[in-house]
Amino acid sequence: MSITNYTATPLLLSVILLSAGCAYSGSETVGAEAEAAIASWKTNWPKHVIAEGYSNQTAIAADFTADGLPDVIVNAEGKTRLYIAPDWKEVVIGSEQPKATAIHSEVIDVDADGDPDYIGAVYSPGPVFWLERPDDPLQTPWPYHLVDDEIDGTHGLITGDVNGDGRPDLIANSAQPTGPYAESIAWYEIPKNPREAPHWIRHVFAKSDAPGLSHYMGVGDVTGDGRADISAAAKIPEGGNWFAWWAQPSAGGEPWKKHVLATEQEGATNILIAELNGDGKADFIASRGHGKGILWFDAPNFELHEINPNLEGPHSLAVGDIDGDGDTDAITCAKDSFIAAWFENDGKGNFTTHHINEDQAAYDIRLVDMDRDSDLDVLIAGQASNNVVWYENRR
Ligand SMILES: [Ca+2]
Ligand SMILES: [Ca+2]
Ligand SMILES: [Ca+2]
Ligand SMILES: [Ca+2]
Repeated sequence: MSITNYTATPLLLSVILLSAGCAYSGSETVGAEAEAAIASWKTNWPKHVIAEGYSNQTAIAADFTADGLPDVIVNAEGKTRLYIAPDWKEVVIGSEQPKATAIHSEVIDVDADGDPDYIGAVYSPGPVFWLERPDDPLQTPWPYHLVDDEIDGTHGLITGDVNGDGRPDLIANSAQPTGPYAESIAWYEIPKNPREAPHWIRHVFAKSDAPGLSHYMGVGDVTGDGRADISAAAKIPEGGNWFAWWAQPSAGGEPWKKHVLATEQEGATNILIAELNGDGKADFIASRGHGKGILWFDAPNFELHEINPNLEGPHSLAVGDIDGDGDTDAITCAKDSFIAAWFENDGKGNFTTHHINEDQAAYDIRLVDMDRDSDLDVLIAGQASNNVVWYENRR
């Protein structure tokens, strides 16, 4: 497919008008509808505080204690804290680690011993590291291991099976404009003996062609050839303000091909790969987290459609079937609007905004079934709110 330099199409007013018809839709509502919106977010998504009193940029959930409930790990202020579900008792884990705050995190069973391990990224000068979940995770310090300390400016991490070997790989960016991997993005294979290996196996697929302080990545099969492709967004006017993706080549050694989806996207930060309108072709959903708005790109021509152009600082984005009706919805927490909101898909790529909370900041969010009742709840790392919270889905 030839997909280069698509620019923004005008805002689709029809989408917004459809949105406003919902009893508790988002920021376009006025009068009685706005009151209904407030009433609904106060009752529909109960808030659960995991931690408060310190700023943090990333939180991740997995069942680190092997009791069936997802626990939460937050790395901030040079410490990694494990919060144990359901009471959120705090245990500081890890002995040796960077005395900085992680900007993003992921979970992989790195050593393939059946339990989830923690991966953290410190922004600049790094490193990306992992903490090995020991057999007794509450008593034994979690051993520290390096993923990579030569990239610089890792703002986002994401996992996916890039090389198709059935094992998860890690994708990380090197967004800073200096250093050996300036303005690049890499994917990493886990080495054979990860506990002993000095670092992971780096594959730079976007070599110096991701300028403008890239932020977060997405992974998925855009071309339909069974291989994972990777998307990214970059936030500053100097070289950035774009959404793009890189197609994985069919043969090893060939370069990945960059496709620009849109330019002049002020403050572009997030872009994920997901099928949004039921035609079987993978689309993109994106946000301008240092600007305004949530949008999507419709395959195969990737026309840009605004979903909600008003949310300020939607510096987080996750996708999943939030209402359980079989199609993929999306969620953000806008760090400058202080609004957590989800976007209900009608299955055809028309989205209705629903507010979850109107007094919550974020930096990073995840959709996780926190209470194991089979719906997706949202975990929020509340940077400017100085909290870590989850909001309970009561669909
Ligand atoms: Ca493990
Ligand atoms: Ca599609
Ligand atoms: Ca849905
Ligand atoms: Ca749930």
